[in-house]
Amino acid sequence: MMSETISGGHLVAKALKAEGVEVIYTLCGGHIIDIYDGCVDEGIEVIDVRHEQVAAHAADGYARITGKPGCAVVTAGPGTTDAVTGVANAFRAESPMLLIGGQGALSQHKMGSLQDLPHVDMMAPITKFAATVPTTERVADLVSMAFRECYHGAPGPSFLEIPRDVLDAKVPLDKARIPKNYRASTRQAGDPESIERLADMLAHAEKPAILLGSQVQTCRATDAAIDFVRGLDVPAYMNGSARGTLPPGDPMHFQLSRRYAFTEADLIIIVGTPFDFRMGYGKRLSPTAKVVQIDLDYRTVGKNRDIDLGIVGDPGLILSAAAQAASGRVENGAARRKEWIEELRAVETRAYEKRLPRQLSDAQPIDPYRLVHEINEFLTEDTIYIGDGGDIVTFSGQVVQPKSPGHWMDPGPLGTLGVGMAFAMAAKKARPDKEVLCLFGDGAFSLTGWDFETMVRFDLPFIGVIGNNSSMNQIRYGQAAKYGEDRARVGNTLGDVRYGEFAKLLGGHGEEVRDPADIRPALERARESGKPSLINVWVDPDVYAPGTMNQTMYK
Ligand SMILES: Cc1ncc(C[n+]2csc(CCOP(=O)(O)OP(=O)(O)O)c2C)c(N)n1
Ligand SMILES: [Mg+2]
Repeated sequence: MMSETISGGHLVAKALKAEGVEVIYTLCGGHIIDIYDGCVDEGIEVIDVRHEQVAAHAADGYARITGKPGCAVVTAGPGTTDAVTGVANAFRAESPMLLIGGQGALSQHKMGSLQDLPHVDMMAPITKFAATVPTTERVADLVSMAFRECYHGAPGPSFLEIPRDVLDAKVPLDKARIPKNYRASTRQAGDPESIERLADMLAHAEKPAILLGSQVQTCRATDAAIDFVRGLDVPAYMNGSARGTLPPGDPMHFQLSRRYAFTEADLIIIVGTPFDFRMGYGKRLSPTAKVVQIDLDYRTVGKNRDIDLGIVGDPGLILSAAAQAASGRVENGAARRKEWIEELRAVETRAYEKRLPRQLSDAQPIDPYRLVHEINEFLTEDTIYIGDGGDIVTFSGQVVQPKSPGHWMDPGPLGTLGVGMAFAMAAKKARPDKEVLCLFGDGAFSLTGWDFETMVRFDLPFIGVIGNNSSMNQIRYGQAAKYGEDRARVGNTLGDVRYGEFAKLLGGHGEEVRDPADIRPALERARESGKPSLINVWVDPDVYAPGTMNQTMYK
C-alpha cells in the first residue's frame, strides 16, 4: 500500500495551524501557491493585499493585536524585497512575525531563475532568524523553528525562503516532522536580589517616575503595571503600544509633564523601551536620579546610558514582584509622594490649558490641533487608534489618548510611513468587535493607500482620517529652517488630492472637510456608514507641531 503523501505548501499550513495562526497576509506568485492550497485544507484565511509591504505590516499588526505571531507570505524576488520594509519595521518594533518568501527551485540554484535573489542574506540583519528550507520533509520543522526564534529575548521577525521545488514536492507524511509542542514560556521573573534592591529604592524615593514602554503591552503586563503605580503612588508615563495602559483621568496617568518629571525625579524606572532617540538616548534623564531599567532583552539594558540597576525579564512579573516586595516593608515610600504628584499634576494642567485654545480653534484652514482634539473626543473605550504620518501624527501624539490598553498603534522606532492601512486591516480582522480609527498624513497615506480596496473587498470597516496639508510637512519644516522659505518647497509638495473621492471610487465612504465644525459630524457619519471610510480633512499647511519644530527626533 502506498503511504499518504503531503506537499511542502500543505506542511507550511499545518505548521501555521499548530502555531495558532488563523490568517495569512499575502500577494500571490507562482512560487507560493501551494501554501494557499494548504491553507484551504487547514481553514486558514488568505487575505490578499495590493502591495507586499502591506502584507508584512499586517502580520506585524496582527501580532500586536492578538499577542500571537503574525504571518505574511510573499513570492520570490520583488515580492520579498517589497516586504523588506514591513519586516524591518517589525524588527525595530520587537514584533513577532514570520515572513515566508518563495525562491527559485533548488534544481535551478544560481542558474538565473525567475525572481532569484539572495533573500536570506538580505533578511539576516533585520530578523532574529533567516533560513532556507532545504528539503520538503523539513518544511514544517523549519516553520516552527522560525516561530520559536521570534520569541528569543525581545520578540521580533523571522524569515524563511522555500524553494519552489521544495514547496511543490510531495513526501510521505510519516517522513515529515510536524512539531506541535515546541515552545516554552518566555516569562522570566527577574533576579530576586535585584527586585529587593528596586523595592529599597522605591522605599527611599520621594520623587519617582516610571515610563511604561511597548513591552508592557507586548507582555500583556497592564494589570501588573496598574497595581504597581497605584499601590506605590508612582506617576506613570506611557509610550508606544503601552499608551492606554492607564486610562486617561487615572490619578497616576501623566503625559505632558514628562520632561519636567525626568529632570526633577530622584528615581526613574524605565520599563520595556530602549534609550533610543525617543528617549534622547537617555541624555534627558536627570543626572542625579537613580535610574532603573527593566527589559526583556539583556542587550538593551544599560545601552547608551549608565544605570543604577538593570533587571532582565518579563515586565509584568518584575513589576508584580517589586510591588509585593515593597508592600512587605514598614514604609514603602508612597505616603511621602503626595507633594510630588501634585507638582506634576500642576505642570500637566498648565501645559494642557496653554494648548486648549488651539485645540478648540475655529480657524480655517483647520488647525491640526483641532483635528486631533476632535479625534480624541470621538474615541471610545473600544476604538483602536492608529497613527501613520509625519507632523500630523506628532500633533496626535500629544493630544490623542487611547481609552484602553492595547488600543494604540504606531510604527515604532523605525518611523515607517505606510503602516496605517495594514494595521487597520489586521486590527479589524483580528478584532471585528472593535472600532478602528486611523489618522494618516496625506504623504503616508499615498504609500500604501491602494489597500483601501482590500478593506472594501474583505468588508473591513474602519474610520480613516487624512490630515491633508498637500505636503510632507514634517520634512518641509526642516528644509525651511535650514535653507530658508524660498528653498523649502523642494521634494515635499503633494497635489491637492480629494481622498474622499478616492474612497468612494473604491467602494467606501468618503467626505471632504474644510470647516472645523464639520469634523465631528463627518466622523459620526463614517462610524454610521459601516464601510471603510476616508474623511479628508484639509488642515493648515503652515503650522507645525512643537515636536517637529524642535526636531527632537534628530537630537
Ligand atoms: C517610508 C518612509 N519614507 C520617508 C520617511 C520620511 N518622512 C518622515 S515624516 C515625512 C512626511 C510625511 O508626510 P505626511 O504623511 O503627509 O505627514 P505631514 O508631515 O505632512 O503631517 C517623511 C517623508 C519615512 N519616515 N518613512
Ligand atoms: Mg502631509
